[in-house]
Amino acid sequence: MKYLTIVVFVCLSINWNIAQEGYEPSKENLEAREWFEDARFGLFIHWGVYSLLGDGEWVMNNQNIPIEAYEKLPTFFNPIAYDPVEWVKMAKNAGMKYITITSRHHDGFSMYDSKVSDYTIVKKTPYGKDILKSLAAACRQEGIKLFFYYSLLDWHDDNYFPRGRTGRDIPGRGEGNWEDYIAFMKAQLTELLTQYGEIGGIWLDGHWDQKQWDGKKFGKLQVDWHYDELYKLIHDLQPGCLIGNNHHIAPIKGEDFQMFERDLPGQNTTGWGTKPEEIGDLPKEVCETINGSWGFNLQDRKHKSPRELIQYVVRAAGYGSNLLLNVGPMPNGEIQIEHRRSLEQVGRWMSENGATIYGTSEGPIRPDEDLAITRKGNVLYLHILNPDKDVVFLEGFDGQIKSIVFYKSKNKVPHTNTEFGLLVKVPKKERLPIDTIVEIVLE
Ligand code: FHN
Repeated sequence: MKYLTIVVFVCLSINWNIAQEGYEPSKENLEAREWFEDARFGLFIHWGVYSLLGDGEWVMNNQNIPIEAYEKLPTFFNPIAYDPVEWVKMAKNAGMKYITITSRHHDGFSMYDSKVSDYTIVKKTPYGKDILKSLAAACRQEGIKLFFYYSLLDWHDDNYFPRGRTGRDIPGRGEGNWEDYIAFMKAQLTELLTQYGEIGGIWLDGHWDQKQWDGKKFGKLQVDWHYDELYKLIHDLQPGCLIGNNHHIAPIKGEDFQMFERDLPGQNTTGWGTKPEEIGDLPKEVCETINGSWGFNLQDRKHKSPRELIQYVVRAAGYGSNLLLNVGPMPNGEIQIEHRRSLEQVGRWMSENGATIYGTSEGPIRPDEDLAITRKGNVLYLHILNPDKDVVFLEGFDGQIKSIVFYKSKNKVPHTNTEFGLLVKVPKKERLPIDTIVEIVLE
C-alpha cells in the first residue's frame, strides 16, 4: 500500500505539463482564432531596460551582471523618443495586423504599471510612465490587436526558486518560495488582462528553463507551472484571449495557438524546434528576428533584406502559419532606421500581394527553397521564390484547372497537365525577383 502511494505520488508529481483539462474554447475564443489565422503577419517587440546596454535581452545572464548592478539600469531608462502611435503605424504600414510586446522579460523588470511589483517602469525609471497603456491606446486607435509576451522565468525575483538552468551565476540572487512566485504571476496576469482593454493573446516564454538538462537533451520539469490555474485565469478574465506557450513541445490543453521559434513548423535548424509529430491542429505562429537579435543589439548588423523578410512571410503562410517578426527598439524608444526602411518595403509588397497571404490556408505541397503555395477556397497561389526557375513542376497535382494566370500581369500561364503532376512554365518577362505569383483557379 505504501509502495502504491509512493508510485501514485511520483506519477502525479511529474505530470506537470497537464494544463486546463476539459478546456473547451468559448465562441469568442474560436472567433479570435479565426481572426488570428487570417491575420498572418504580426510585429514582435522586445523592449526593456536591457536595451540600454545594446547587447540583447539576455545580457544580464550572458555577462552575469549582479542584481545590484542591473538594478541601476532602470534609473537611467528614459525613452524620450518613444512614440507608440508611430510604432503602430509602422506595423500597420508593413501589413501587420497585431503587435506582441514584452510586458516583462527574463530580467524580471515590468515594463508596465504593476501594483504587485516594486520593480517596474513606473516606480523605478525617470520616465515613470506605463508604456503598455499608451501602446494599447495607439493600437485601439489604429485597429491593431495587442498581445502581451510574459516571461515565466525570472532572474531577479527570489521566489523564482528552485532556479532554472539559466541565470545561475548572476550574483545576488536569493532563495524564495515557488508557490509565492506562482501567486505573483497570477496577480500580474490579472493586471495585464484588466488594465489594458481587450487583449489578443498572452505569449508565455521560459518553460524550458525548469527542464533538467544533461548537456545534450532536456529531461523532466522540476517544478509545477500550474498551467491549469494560469490558463483558466486568463480564459476566465478574457475568454477571447489566445494563449500560446513557447515551450517547444506539443500543445498543452488550454492553449489556443502553437508557436515555432526561428523555424518553420516541423523544421529544426535551431535544435530546440518542435518535432513534426508534435505539431497540433491549433493556429500556428512562427517568430523570427529582423536581424540576429530579439532585444536591441548595437553590434548586430545581420539585418535581413526585405526580400528575405517577404519570402519568410510567404513560406510561413505556405505552412499555414503566421509570422511574428521581431524588432528590438533602442533605449530612446526609436526603432532603427534600417528596420523601419525594410518594413516599409515589406509593406509595399503586402499591399500589392496581401490577398495571396491574408485569410489563406496552407497549400497542398510543402514549401521549399523555391516555392510555397497558399490556398483560399478554390484558388491556389503558387509563389515562385527563385527567379532563376523557368519551369516549376508540382508533383502529384491533379486538380481541374479553370484558369491559370500570373498574378501581376494577369497573362495566361503556359502549363501542361501530366499524369504525374502539373508543369508550369515561367517566361523570363514574367519573373519577379522576390516572388512570381501564379493564380490557379480550380473547378
Ligand atoms: O529566451 C527567450 C528570448 O529572449 C526571446 O524572448 C525568444 C523569443 O521567442 N524566446 C526565448 C528563447 O526561446
